[in-house]
Amino acid sequence: MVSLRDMFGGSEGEGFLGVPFADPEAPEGDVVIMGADCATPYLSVGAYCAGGPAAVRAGAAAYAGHMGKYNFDIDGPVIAEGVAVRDLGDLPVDPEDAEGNRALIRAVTGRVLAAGGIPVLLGGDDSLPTPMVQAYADRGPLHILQIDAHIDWRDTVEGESWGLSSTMRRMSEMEHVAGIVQVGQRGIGSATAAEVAAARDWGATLIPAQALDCGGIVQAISAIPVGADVVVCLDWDGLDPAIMPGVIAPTAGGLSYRELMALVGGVAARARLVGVAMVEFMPEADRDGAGALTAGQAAALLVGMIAQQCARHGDKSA
Ligand SMILES: [Mn+2]
Repeated sequence: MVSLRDMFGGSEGEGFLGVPFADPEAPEGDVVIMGADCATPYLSVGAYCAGGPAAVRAGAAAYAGHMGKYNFDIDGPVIAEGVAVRDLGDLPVDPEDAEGNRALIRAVTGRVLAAGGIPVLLGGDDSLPTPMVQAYADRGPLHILQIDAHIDWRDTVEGESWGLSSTMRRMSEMEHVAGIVQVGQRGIGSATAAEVAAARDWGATLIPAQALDCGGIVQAISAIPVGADVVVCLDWDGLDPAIMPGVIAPTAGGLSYRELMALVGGVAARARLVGVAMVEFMPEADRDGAGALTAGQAAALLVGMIAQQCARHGDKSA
C-alpha cells in the first residue's frame, strides 16, 4: 500500500519520526524515546495496550523524513537544530512479571536521566508512569501534569496497588512529587467521591473537562509553579474520542487537539518539561488508524517542544 511516508521520503528501520535508535543499556541523546507495552497489568484485562508504542510510531511514520520541515504545532522545525533525539525501541516487558517490568522502567529511565536526557515514554497502559516517575527520586521537587478522563486515585484494584487506576495516588506518596495538576476528568469513571476527596485533600488541582470552556486551560497552567520541573502524564483518553478513538473507555467531552497544544505549550513556556509519558493507546480500539495519527502528531508536538527547550537552555549533548 502506498503511504504518506513514501511520498515524504521516510524509510523502515528507523525509530520514532525516523530518529536513530540507541542502546537502552547506554542511552544517549537529549530527548530519549522508549516504548513499553505494559508494566503492571490487572488480571481481569491483561496487557490490553500491547502494540500501542508500535501503533503510535506508525502514526508518526508519515512524518519520518520530514525532519527538515516546519512543524506549525511548535512554530519551528520538527526537531530544533543541534538537539539529539534518540529512540530506544520497545523495552522487553513481560505481562507475567510486573515487578520486573517496573524495575526495568525505573532502571532505563534512571539511565536516561543520568546521561542528561529527557525521557519520553510511549505506552502501554497507565501503570507505566508510576515506575518512570520513581526514577526521579533524587530530582525533586517534581510537578505532575496529568491529562486524563480519570483521576487514577484508587488505592488498590483487584488487590493490586501498582495498576493503572492507582497511578496518581502512588505518585502522591512519592516524597519528590510536590504537586499534581489533573485535567480532563469527565463522565462516570472509576473514581468514588472518597477518591476525589483524597486527591483534593492531598492538594491536587482537578480541572474537569466541564471547566475547559471556562478558563480551565489557563487555570491548569497557572497551577504549575513558574520554573517547576514537570512530568507530563498524558492518557490518550484525556483527548476527545472524536480525535482519539483508540482507547479502552472513550468518553465524550475530552480535550481537543488545540486545547492540548495550548495546555502543554503554556506549561512549557512557564516551567521545564523533564519527562513525558503517553499511555493507554489500544490498537484494537482504534478506527482506521485515526487515533494513531493523532497520537503521532501529539507525540511529535511534545518531542519537538522538549527539543526546543533543550536548544534554548543549551542543555544538549549533540
Ligand atoms: Mn484514563
